[in-house]
Amino acid sequence: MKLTFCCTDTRAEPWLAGFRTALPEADIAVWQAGAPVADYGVVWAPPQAFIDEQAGIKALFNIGAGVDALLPLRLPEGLRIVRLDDAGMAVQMAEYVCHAVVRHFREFDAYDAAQREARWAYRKPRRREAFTVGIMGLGVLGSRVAQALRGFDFPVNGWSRSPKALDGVQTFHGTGEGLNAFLAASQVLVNLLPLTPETRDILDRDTLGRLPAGGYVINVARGAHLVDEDLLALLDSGHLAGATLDVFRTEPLPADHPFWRHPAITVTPHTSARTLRDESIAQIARKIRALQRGEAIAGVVDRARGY
Ligand code: NDP
Ligand code: OXD
Repeated sequence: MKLTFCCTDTRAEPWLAGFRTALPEADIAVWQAGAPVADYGVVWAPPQAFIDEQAGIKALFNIGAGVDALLPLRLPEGLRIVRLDDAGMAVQMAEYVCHAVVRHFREFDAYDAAQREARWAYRKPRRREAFTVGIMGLGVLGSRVAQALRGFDFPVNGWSRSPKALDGVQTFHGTGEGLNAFLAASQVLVNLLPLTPETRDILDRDTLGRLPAGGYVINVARGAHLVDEDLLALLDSGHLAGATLDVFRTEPLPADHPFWRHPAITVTPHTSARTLRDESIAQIARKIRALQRGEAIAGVVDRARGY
């Protein structure tokens, strides 16, 4: 069995070594132009030339959860694309989002500022029951985040494309009334949607303007979900209280971008849920073995839906 590895911005050697251990029967190499067609590909943001040359491949395994860098390429009809599902990312995402929500809810930034002035500045507790967290996207990551936030007794709402039932979570779906009611109740809005033509620019002046006054935004999905100027305008008008942003339209975030220095924005460098090499290799190897046996696998992307 032949595996080809084509992952932009990724050091190949440790991945190749991991696959050689997990799939000793496989012959794995970094893709080079002109290489023969492999059985399976391991990819991240591959060039169009890779797709064109490997058109007969059985499946492409994307070493991330989001396939937005892959789907815009010219892909052969019926090519199977498999994304990572969880592979150690869900717990990281839960940690990151809970940290951001708790930091905002408990006003830890204000305590930091007080400490810098040696001020013993007690703050009145906020009402948890009035602090609803709304999660856009209730998939592998969103549902884990919802469960973790419920562990702190925050009221949690969720919004998805199709109807969903999640223990202890009030769910909404679809555009129109479902989205309206969801936004109006979200004191904190967490974005965990895939980037698709339907969700691009979804966090704009209109949707963010429908959050309650004093709303807070956490974007951990993709930068192109958020219209930067609209967020800045709503922060500066006082309608929104702040934002924690892990993903950006241009990454790395340019040094002169206003997000870096805005007092109400926390920036992190696309690190909320990192691809973990060992877990990812184990998951992909398991799935390759299942495909070899002719079994169905989870995480196959529905190209018409875009995720
Ligand atoms: P899933 O595919 O498991 O879940 C996607 C969720 O979004 C589903 O609930 C789906 O609804 C919902 N959804 C999709 N389109 C729409 C729409 N048009 N309207 C409403 N809901 C919609 O994805 P994951 O949870 O695994 O990952 C989510 C995203 O997180 C990734 O695509 C990636 O962009 C981002 N990510 C970011 C990372 C980071 O470090 N910042 C790391 C990993 C992922 P339904 O349930 O009805 O299908
Ligand atoms: C992913 C990511 O999609 O790392 O997995 O953003």
